Amino acid sequence: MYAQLVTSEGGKAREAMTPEEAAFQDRIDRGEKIEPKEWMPEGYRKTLIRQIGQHAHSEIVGQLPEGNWITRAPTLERKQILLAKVQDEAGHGLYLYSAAETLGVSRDELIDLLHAGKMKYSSIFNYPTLTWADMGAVGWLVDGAAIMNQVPLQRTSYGPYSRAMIRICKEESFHQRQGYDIMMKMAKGTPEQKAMAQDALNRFWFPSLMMFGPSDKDSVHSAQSMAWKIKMNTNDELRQKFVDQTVPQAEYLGLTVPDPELKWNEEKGGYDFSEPDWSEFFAVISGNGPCNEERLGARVKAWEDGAWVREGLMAHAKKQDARRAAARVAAE
Ligand code: FAQ
Repeated sequence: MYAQLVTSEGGKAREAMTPEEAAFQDRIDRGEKIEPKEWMPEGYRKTLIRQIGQHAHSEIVGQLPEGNWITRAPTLERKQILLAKVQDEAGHGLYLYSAAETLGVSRDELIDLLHAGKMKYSSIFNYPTLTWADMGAVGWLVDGAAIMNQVPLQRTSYGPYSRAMIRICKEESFHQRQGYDIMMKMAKGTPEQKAMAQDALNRFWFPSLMMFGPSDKDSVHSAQSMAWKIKMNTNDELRQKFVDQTVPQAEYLGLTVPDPELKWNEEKGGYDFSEPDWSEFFAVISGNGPCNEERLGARVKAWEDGAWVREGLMAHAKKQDARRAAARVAAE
């Protein structure tokens, strides 16, 4: 099952396509949306399951680094806001699992694959959140990078995914603003608070750049995913846009982006910047990041601890079905 879900075909030349595949590609090229019951190439379905599933897992695992700070938020207002944000991420995970289910895979199957370490989630959530300033950096940079990637996905070719993205993007933009608001308070606060904000930026800058995936030359899925409009931009295009948008925001905060190579390039109309450490990225996505074990362990424990709730709900649903069936028989 795992192999079936995670394999995606390479880009296919038109001459190599079957008539069905060519007609499907024409629909994509015309900008039509593909809906669940319609014919689709197996590779398209598997690539979507991989990407949407990974995205759903990221939302769910992504609750952990912030959930860690709910009880320690500095004010009641900040606690309420953070609680609402973390709850939103759970909702995003649910829309995305539902979108994946329209492709013929169940939520339980996807969760089993995650727990077995056979499906990925975003690398960023394998880094620790050490101080309150990290809540600012996560909202500003991590949600900022997530939006940069997800706004174009609102136009993705698969209907349920594109519709889920529209709602998710609206909520993510609030998340980013709340993060930037925390950063503003810290950066304009005492010297100690400003130092915490700078430290959070130092630790989250390169991991945030890694969220966009490997550089284009190492991206195995981009060519086919872009032909199918499952992805709308390459990893490097979005990373560049993110840097160009974020550097002026750091300057406004009076903080320094931790990259000595960062420099405005007039000719290209964007910043030149250092590549992240790709060996670190590949270690993190292979399970060897600073918090991989802790994150997955927390998810597996939550799943096991929640078994009695799922069983109770199923038993209740079965009883209700039986009562409705009995009432129908009595009414006939
Ligand atoms: N982390 O060929 P490509 C969020 C893997 S949502 C882990 O370039 P692709 C909200 C990739 O899967 C964040 N793995 O792959 C939030 C592939 O491995 P595979 C999540 C990564 O799919 C905020 C291999 O590397 N967003 O944060 C990563 O074409 C705050 C080769 O890479 C999405 O998932 C990575 N960063 O492009 C929640 C958006 N990058 O599967 C809480 C949708 C790459 O063959 C708090 N996804 N890999 O074993 C996408 O747009 C794409 O899947 C990319 C990767 C761009 C992530």
